[in-house]
Amino acid sequence: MIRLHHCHQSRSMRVLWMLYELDLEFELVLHAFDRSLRDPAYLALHPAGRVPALEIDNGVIFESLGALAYLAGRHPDARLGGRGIDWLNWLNFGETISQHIAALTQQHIVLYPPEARSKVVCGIEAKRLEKTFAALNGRLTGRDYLLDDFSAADIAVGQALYMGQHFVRLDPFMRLCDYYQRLAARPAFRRALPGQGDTLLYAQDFYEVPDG
Ligand SMILES: N[C@@H](CCC(=O)N[C@@H](CS)C(=O)NCC(=O)O)C(=O)O
Repeated sequence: MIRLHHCHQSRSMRVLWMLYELDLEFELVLHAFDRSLRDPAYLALHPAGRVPALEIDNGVIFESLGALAYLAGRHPDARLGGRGIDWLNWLNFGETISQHIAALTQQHIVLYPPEARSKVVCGIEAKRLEKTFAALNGRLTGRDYLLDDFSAADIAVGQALYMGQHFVRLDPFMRLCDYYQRLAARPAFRRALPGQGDTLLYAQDFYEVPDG
């Protein structure tokens, strides 16, 4: 039995996308993005009360990139894993991007009242997020994917791009735009998106750095 604990528009989308790529049977447990993640029953699965938590093979994986690496190794025939330095670097680069998205999400969406939001933090984090986009754009010179072919590293990074576009636009980075379109056209990516009527984390398509 495989069971994924998921919140829409969060890092658990990586694992959901991967499960769909692998065409595995699983149960999806949808959580609200709120204090209920700190309920004792859920804390028994994830010690910090976050998503994802993937119940699999009599264990629980509670790091999204760990889950991608585990699933890739569990299903070698799908060839979504890799070996060596490039694989490890680009898989984990997903979190280099996501750390800035998490900070921006805290500032723009989670912090109340709005006066508590910091223009300085939002500005710095958006700039640093933009630098990660530039690094990816460079990596994509002469290649369609981060490794030689589509892999879980693209899932790690592609999900971060899906989220990151709420704060930094992709348009200045031509290769990155093409790459994102390529990933977003995948049926498994589309299946991992929130459905009509689902509660979203982001109420706006784009969040500008606040004034003041
Ligand atoms: N490094 C972890 C980060 C997990 C994480 O922070 N998830 C966020 C959603 S993207 C979360 O659950 N936040 C809820 C909270 O902080 O209360 C991973 O990649 O799985």
